[in-house]
Amino acid sequence: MPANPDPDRALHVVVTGASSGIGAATARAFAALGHRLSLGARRAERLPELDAPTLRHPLDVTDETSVETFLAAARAAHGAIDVLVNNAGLARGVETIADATGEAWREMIETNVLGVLHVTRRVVPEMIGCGRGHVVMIGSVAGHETYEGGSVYCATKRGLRSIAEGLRYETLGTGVRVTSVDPGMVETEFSVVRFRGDQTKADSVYTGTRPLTADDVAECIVFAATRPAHVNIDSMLVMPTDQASPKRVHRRQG
Ligand code: NDP
Ligand code: 8X3
Repeated sequence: MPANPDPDRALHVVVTGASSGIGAATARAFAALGHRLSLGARRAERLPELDAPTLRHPLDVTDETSVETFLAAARAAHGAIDVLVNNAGLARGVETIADATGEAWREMIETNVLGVLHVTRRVVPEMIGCGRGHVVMIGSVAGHETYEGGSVYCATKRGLRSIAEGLRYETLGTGVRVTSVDPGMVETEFSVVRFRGDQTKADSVYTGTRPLTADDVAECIVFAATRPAHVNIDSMLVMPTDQASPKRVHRRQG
C-alpha cells in the first residue's frame, strides 16, 4: 500500500458503520498506516480496538442528534475531519414491491440515503473551509444494475451515485474530493442482516463462488484516499472475478 502523500500529517478518518465488515476493515487499514480514526456504529461495543489513536463512539446515522454527538466527539478527539467514509448501510429482504412492507423500505432509505446526507452535510462545510477533505461513498454494483427483489436497495445505491456526482459539482474548486467505491459481492454480515439472521440463506449467497473480502474493499478505499491532493478517483466498481453483474455469478460444483 502506498504511503500517505503528506507523511508528516496523520489524517483524521471518520468511518461510519465500523462495527463490522467493510467499515471495520477500512478502520484497520487506515490504522495500519498510522492515521487517526473516529469510528461509529450502533453496536459501539463491537467497534475495533486499534493500534492507532481511535475514538470509538455510538452512532446511528438515521438519528440527527446521534450524528451531531458523534461528530462533536470526533472533532474533540482528533480535530478537523480529513476523510469521511460513508459506509454504514444495509439491505433488508428480497421481497418484490408487491410483497414487501414499507418498514424495510424505510429502513434502507433512512440508512443508505438520508443517513449519508445527515453525516455529509455536517462535515463538508468544514472541509470547504479547510480547502481540503475527502468524502468516500460506499455504493454498490447494485447502484449500476437493478435486480428483482432488490429494487429499493438498488435505488438507494443508485441515489448515492447521484449524491456523489452532485457533491463533486458543488465542491469543484474547493479542494474537496469525492469518491464512490462500488463493490460487488463481499462476504460480510451484509447477507445475515438482509435475511434477518437466517445464516443458511446468507451462506447460500456465497456457495461455490469466491466473493471479495472486506479487506479487498478497504484497500481500494485507502488507495483512493492516499492519492496526491490533485488526484481524485471519481469511482471504482470493484467486482469479484467470479461475478459479472449482481445476478451473474460463476459457481463451482461440489
Ligand atoms: P455489514 O453488515 O458487515 O456492516 C454494515 C455496517 O453498517 C455495520 O457496522 C453496521 O453497524 C452499520 N450500520 C447499519 N445501520 C447503521 C446505522 N443506522 N447507523 C450506524 N451504522 C449502521 O455489511 P458490509 O460491511 O458489507 O456493508 C458496508 C457497506 O457496504 C454498506 O453500505 C453496504 O450496502 C455496502 N455494500 C456491501 C456489499 C456486500 O456484498 N457485502 C456490496 C456492495 C456494497 P451497527 O449494526 O452496529 O450499527
Ligand atoms: C450488495 C451487493 O448484489 O447483493 O450491495 O446488491 S448486491
